[in-house]
Amino acid sequence: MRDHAEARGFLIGTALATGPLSGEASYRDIAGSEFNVVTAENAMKWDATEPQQGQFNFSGADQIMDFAEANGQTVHGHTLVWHNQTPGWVQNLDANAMRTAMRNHIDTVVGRYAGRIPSWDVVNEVFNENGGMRDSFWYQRLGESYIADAFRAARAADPNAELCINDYNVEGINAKSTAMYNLVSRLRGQGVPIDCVGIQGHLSIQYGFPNDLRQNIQRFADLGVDVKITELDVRVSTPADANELATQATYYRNVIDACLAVSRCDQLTVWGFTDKHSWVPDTFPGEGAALPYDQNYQPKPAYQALHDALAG
Ligand code: 9MR
Repeated sequence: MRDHAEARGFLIGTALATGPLSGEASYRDIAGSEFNVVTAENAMKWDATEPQQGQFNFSGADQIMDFAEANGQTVHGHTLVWHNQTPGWVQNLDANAMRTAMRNHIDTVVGRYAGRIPSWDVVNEVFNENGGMRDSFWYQRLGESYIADAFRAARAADPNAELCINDYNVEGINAKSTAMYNLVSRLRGQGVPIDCVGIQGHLSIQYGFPNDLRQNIQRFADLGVDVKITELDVRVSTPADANELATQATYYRNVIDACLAVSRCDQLTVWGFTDKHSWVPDTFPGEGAALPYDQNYQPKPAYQALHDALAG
């Protein structure tokens, strides 16, 4: 996949977890050879990088960064401001202190990797399904202004990084993706530095394919932002049978085809690559087998689908 992606100037990525990266040669071999961009699945989140106020820990983040650089890969940064995996000390701050802590966190993390991490998920999952703003501790304490502030802080910390807003269930045209569209349009109109939209792509074959994905990508592109598929996986009921894996492969193919059809869609990242290490079974009991490689690191039909689309 990597060679074909590079031939067409496309980024094909995977999320990486630090445990198997240290412990498993098969994991390292595939991660290093099949992808040209990596995302830290957890290691760059706030609870990992600033567990106590002002005390930063970049051991996991550096492990990912070092692996990527050793393999000639780029890194997509994930994520700066989120309601999950953010320590209690942040959540308990008053408004002024929270805003200051957010700016300091962004300044320190983005600043550390300035020039080495060319794109960041600056804010993650800020919407409800109905298109309203998520009632997170960020929103409760700071109102919507935290979003613009986060982007401005990130731009200041690395003026060359591409800055993204990232969310799930925004593949098709729906209330949530339209809220995202409206917010990006409005903030860009105000000069807020948003360069990119991340469409996560946590899909399940039981809900049908979002057939307006390409149209949705296109409308964001028409706003003047890049689009990235940031966290693709396609879960099926487990144990998976051959029919399910074939259907799953069509989903992977449809997603990458939609992205490749829009020139501003420049990256597709899978959320892990092997079913051996996936968040899905823990979160959706009875579902899984969501990734392009099986538990034994063998490529599945979904791998072939991605490969063939990139080669085509
Ligand atoms: O895959 C991640 C998993 O290992 C963590 O336990 C989980 C905790 O919140 O986060 C998972 O990754 C999420 C990502 O950061 C943001 N979008 C949804 C992903 C799946 O939950």
